[in-house]
Amino acid sequence: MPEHLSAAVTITTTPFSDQKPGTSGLRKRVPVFQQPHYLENFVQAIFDSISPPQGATLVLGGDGRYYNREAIQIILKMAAANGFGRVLVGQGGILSTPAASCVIRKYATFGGIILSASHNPGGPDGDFGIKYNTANGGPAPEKITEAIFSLSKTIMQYRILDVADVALDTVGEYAIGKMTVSVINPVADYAELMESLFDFDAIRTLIAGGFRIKFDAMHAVNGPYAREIFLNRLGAPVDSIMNCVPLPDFGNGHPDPNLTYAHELVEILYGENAPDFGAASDGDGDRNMILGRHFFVNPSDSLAILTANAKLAPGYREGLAGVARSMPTSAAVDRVAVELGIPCFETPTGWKFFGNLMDAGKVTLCGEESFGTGSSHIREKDGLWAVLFWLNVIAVRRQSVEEITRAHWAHFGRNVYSRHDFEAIPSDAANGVMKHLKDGFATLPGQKFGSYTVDVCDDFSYTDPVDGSISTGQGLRILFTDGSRIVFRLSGTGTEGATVRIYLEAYDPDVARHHLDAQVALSELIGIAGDLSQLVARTGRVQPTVIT
Ligand code: VG1
Ligand code: CO
Repeated sequence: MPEHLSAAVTITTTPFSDQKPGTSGLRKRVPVFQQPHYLENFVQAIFDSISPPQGATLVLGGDGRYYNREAIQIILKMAAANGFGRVLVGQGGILSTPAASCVIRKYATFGGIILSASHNPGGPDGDFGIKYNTANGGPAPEKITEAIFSLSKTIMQYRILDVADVALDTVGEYAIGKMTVSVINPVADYAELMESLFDFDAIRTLIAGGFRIKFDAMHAVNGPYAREIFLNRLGAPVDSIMNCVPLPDFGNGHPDPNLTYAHELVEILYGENAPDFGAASDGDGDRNMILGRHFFVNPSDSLAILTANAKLAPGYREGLAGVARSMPTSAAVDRVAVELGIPCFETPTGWKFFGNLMDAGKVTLCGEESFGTGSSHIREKDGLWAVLFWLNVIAVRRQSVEEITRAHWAHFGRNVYSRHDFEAIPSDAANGVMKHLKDGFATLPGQKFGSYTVDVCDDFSYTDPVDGSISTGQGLRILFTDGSRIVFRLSGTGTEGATVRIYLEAYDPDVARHHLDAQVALSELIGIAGDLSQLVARTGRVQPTVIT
């Protein structure tokens, strides 16, 4: 029998107990994924839970991190053995998360598998991750991820084809068993979608007129996308992009576009002769950080500003159906929604909660405080989309990033905002902090702390307005009578110990105070958060690992 027609073999396996997807898929250290059968079990659990019809098409790609190529080969052989008719895979195994979502939707597929641990570091001792996206292009909802987890706990066997590896580096069609593998250009469909949404002519004119941009791909997946869009399609000079060669270990960096980990870009934008505009994206290309010259745009403000200016971009000229933000994201966008007369939804953390709202046509733009912004053009957050949106707004308004942001605050008031992350805390200590807080909730309302009085405390829960599904335990909220708030949450994407996130927000309508640094403006709330949580005593941590 010719090798490419080899029969599927059924391999006997035993379950792993720890394959529970978190905020965004299953993330573990690379050596965990390299254990025999570990990846295979999870992939079979995905296939068993979605039971694809014979001949269905799957999309497959990842952010190029260490183990990406090996995992792609395994999944291709398993897809063939599980009856898929075709797999669309990005050349070299590459697809950014937003590009994967775009391709899933464009070619009417049965969904896709995305290999990424997003902003987590990569390399042999770094992290790897895998998630399933449904036919709408969005992350599988909790109902599906729970089904996958429960199958993973009882799995006894998986199916795989015993064939040679597929040539991933050349665009073309290959047969494995009865299945076709289409190796596609990972950038083309996505770049075309971006051109349909934004005024590329206006942005090209802006750049040709001397407006200087700097985009940092952080040696992650967006490098080739940035090269095609900024250099080839928008005519930006070569030095407009940096770190645009994807590396399996992200150049030993932490591909998280924030003020701490994207410091190379931050130093350029805060240095002498700084460019007019700076931006970065994360490991899998779905996050964005926006900088002006000597200026940082808080992601919650970015969502509000894009919402207020949406009609300046051709793709949103008709207006927005509504907006949505995750619960810890600041309420800046809520104020814009009121003025626009459109609904605003508050969901739990994680992009999967926006999918139903977008599918039902209830919202157009969505965002999270964690550098995630996007719209219903796909079903994932989208880093380069946010960058292009900002450039489109600037090209029309002819104002700097700082001027646009300050004008926004002057009009709507400023939701002063910060997030403090305490990473790699022993799980027991982190759980102790959360329990201590929750235990205090019964007696907190009405109590006064400095200039703040507690109004309500709760553990956020969400009822999906489309399918009625309920998600509980989504973050501890302390809401004060003046609308300020402190939120405590444990991360669902970390792989080492626990990460405690503290989200702080206060509203300030007074322009005279809008120049204040957020840490200064929020200093009293930061102190209250420390007192109420006993974080220092319980974890020994005095300073956050990351401040945004
Ligand atoms: C974090 C962010 C969340 C985001 C998630 C996935 O989750 O807070 O807003 O949706 O990462 O982003 P957590 O549970 O660690 O707080 V990505 O770009 O890592 O896929
Ligand atoms: Co990401």
